Parts: sequence; C-alpha cells; structure tokens
Amino acid sequence: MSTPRRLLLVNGPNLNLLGIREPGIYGHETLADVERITTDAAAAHGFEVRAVQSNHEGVLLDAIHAARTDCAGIVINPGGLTHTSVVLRDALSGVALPVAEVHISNVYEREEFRHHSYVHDVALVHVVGEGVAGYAIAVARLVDVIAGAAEG
Ligand code: CA2
Repeated sequence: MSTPRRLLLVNGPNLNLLGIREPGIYGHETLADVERITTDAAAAHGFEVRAVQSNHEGVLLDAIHAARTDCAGIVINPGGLTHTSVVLRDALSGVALPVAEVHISNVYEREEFRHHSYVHDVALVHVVGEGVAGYAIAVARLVDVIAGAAEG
C-alpha cells in the first residue's frame, strides 16, 4: 500500500492559550498560526495536515490511534504531558508511525522537571527552542524520514 500524503499535528493541553498568555516564553503567535505554519510546510512537500489540539488526554490518544491507518507521520507538541504521560508515549509507540517531537521553548534551559520527556525516545525527530518555526523544521525533517522509509 502506498504511504498516505497526510501528517497528523497534535498539540497538547494548554497550547490553545498560545499568543494569549505568557508571550515572553511562547511568543505572540497563536495556535491558528501554528496550524497554518505546519500546514504550509507540509504542503510544500505535498502533504496535507490533520490538526488536533485538546486539553483532554483521551482525545489525543484517539487521534493518534486513528492516524495509524491514514497518516504517514505525526508532529506532536505534547505540552505538559511530555513530562508526565506514559499513556501518550504508549499510544505513539503503538501506532508505529514516525514521530517528530516539538517544543516551542527550550525546555533544557527551564525547570529541571521539563528536562525529561516520556516521548523523546519514541520520536525520530526533535526540535526544541525554535519558537513556532520549529513546527516547519519538524515537518521538513519528518518528511525526510518518511521518504527514506519509503525508499526502503
Ligand atoms: O515549549 C513547549 O512547547 C512546551 O511543550 C509547552 C508546554 C510545557 O509544559 C512544556 O514544558 C514545553 C506548555 C504548553 C502550554 O502553553 C501555554 C501557552 C501559553 C500560555 C500558557 C501555556
């Protein structure tokens, strides 16, 4: 079966507040900007994007499970779930799609509890501290991974 030309974009809890609160850490761009940046970057490589943001972990798990059959990869900023969620990690490893983990801020220059990611070793691509432009970087790198896998 040919690889679907679609990526799943997942933004976790509280990322709906982007551009509204804490611009000193996360910038002035909104979640809509993030979804547009990601969609434009994917389109440049011939992919479409299905975007989900939720403050409810189960909604994110369902979206990740659904991607198994019709997406080629996942770009995810898990928000605070990065540092807490074994179930999110299990969902990502369970669908066995290539994953790009994005963090807008440089988590390694922030509190110690942000240094550990449950998602880190199930992701093939990591983009940290590049602001919302990091989503476009993640798409480009993920598309390279997908192309490499398709070539075998
Ligand atoms: O830097 C990132 O992208 C984070 O994934 C953002 C998470 C944080 O828990 C991670 O450590 C790093 C927080 C998402 C909440 O985003 C907000 C945006 C604006 C105002 C308040 C929260």
